[in-house]
Amino acid sequence: MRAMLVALFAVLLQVFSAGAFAQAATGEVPMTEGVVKKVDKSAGKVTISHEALTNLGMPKMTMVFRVQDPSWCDQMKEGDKIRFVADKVGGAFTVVKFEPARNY
Ligand SMILES: [Cu+2]
Repeated sequence: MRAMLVALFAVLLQVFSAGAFAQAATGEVPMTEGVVKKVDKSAGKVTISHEALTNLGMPKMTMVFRVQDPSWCDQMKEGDKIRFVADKVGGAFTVVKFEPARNY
């Protein structure tokens, strides 16, 4: 009986961790707040003073990002507050999603 309970517990644990993994894999990466410091459209790069990027294990700092779509450079200007998601794409830190943050 005890062995059965242990086995049942092990199965439950497995179901639990599989569920957590599925959630992490499909879950949205939270948006991070940042302030645009510089836009370099010809290079497709923006300098952002950003809050901590938990998905990249990065603390708050100011740094240069590539933008996934160079046309986004037209939608950002120095001093803009944005909310964005960054990821490492082809070895370069890249803004893969962003939106203006107007309601502070
Ligand atoms: Cu950074």
